[in-house]
Amino acid sequence: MKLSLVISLQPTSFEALAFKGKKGEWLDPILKKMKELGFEGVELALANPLEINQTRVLKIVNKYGLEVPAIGTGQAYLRDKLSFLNSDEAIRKRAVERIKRDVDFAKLFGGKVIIGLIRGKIGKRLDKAKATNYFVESMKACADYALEKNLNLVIEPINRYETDFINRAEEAIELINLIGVENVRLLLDTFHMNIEETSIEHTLETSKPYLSHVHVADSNRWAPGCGHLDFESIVRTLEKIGYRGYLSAEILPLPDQLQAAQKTTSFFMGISERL
Ligand SMILES: [Mn+2]
Repeated sequence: MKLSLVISLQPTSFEALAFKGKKGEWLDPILKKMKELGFEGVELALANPLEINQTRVLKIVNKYGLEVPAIGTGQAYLRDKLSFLNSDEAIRKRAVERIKRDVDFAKLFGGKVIIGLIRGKIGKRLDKAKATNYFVESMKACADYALEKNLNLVIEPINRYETDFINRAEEAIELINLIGVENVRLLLDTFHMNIEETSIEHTLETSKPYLSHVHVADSNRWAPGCGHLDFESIVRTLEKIGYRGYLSAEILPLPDQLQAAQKTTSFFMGISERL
């Protein structure tokens, strides 16, 4: 199982990131450390790919021979308030344009583009039917664009405390079928599944035909091994369903950044020795 770590290329209010961007030369030493720890990939989260030096990021990623399995886009919602469910059509269009720029950025690495918090919330202004229409319309536009570039979009169910739209795998799968473009797939995150799903293992099995990316964090969103999820059983289930993608750790930087990253690789190396 290949391991990756989610980091942010820009400063952000989102907490579950081992490392966050800051001014100056910070990316090179972090990727160097990740490579030393045994990560094969780095998942890059950011607010707007047009605000960063993409060539420089590509150069540093290549220098350490890391893959970029996915691009995280939630900061466009948290910072810039863009979403597919905004009742203002102009904002929905800007959200679609932002995802298209994320697709361009992801194309540099061949990674998937994550549809997480950018989907927005139903809230009090919308109902579920209208939200579904808005979401499907925006997703079709983004998926057609990504299909031309041969890239996948992955929808991530997120727990009820962070969003009121798409909390469970079953809901995402229903929408994937409604969107009906072949490059729209599923991302499952063990932290959200622990809150929302009846059984993590059963959900992984029933999601098999759709599953294309996996986020890992323990029950407390610390590094795997620091909470009470049964990762040995989770990894065994992923192997059983033939999942060949990344386990990408989206975790709080606790007890500190370096230890969170270290614990992730040492924990999964221990599991693969035992299985
Ligand atoms: Mn996640």
